[in-house]
Amino acid sequence: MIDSQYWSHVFKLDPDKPISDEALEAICESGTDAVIIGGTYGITYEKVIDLLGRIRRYALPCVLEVSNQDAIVPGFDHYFVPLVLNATNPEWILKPHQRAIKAFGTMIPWEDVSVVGYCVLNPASAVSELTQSETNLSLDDVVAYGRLAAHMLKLPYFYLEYSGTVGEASFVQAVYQQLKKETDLHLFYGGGISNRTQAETMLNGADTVVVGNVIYEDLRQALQTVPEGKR
Ligand code: 1GP
Repeated sequence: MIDSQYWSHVFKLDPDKPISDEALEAICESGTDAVIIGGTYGITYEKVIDLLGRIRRYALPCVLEVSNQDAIVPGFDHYFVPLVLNATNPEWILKPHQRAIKAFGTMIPWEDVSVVGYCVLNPASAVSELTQSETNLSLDDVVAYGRLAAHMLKLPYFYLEYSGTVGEASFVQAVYQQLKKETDLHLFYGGGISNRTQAETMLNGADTVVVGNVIYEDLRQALQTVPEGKR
């Protein structure tokens, strides 16, 4: 089991992007609460198992964000299965999930799997292009997806996914305030965090902030996004 209710900061590593041993050590020993391995394109079994093996030298929890049934590697602490709630391409709503469940049959350790309801909000992101997400959403639209996730689908997690760009802080906070008032959802925010101020701001609108790209662009800045008390 994972103790994600206590996570305020996680790094997301993309198996398709090379990372040196030194950088990986700095990430894993940064004080972050966990590492998620995930990405949209170019994710293979070999790349995932290689990265998992390197992260396993460190004590922190490691979660696989499942994006491709051919790259599901055993041995993670937990598996996050994305459900893109605002996808408009029906192929991406439940079809890949059904195919994977059919392929793996009874071998899936369901106790280690959580479904994460994603609301994709950056139209230029790879995940938005892939799933043809409807991203031009009002506050009421996004809150309604959150309610749908909590009350209809009984999901534990809701993820505001701005991958590659920073969301409007007041919008993210308004979604958070509304959903925390009426649901038990754990809210993730991810997208464009590249310094400490942005991380702190977005923590006002999320239980957990997810930091990805900046790891590969400016490691020093990435490490600064870990909240003060954790370092
Ligand atoms: C991506 O939400 C994460 O899935 C993090 O976004 O890569 O823009 O930091 P960035």
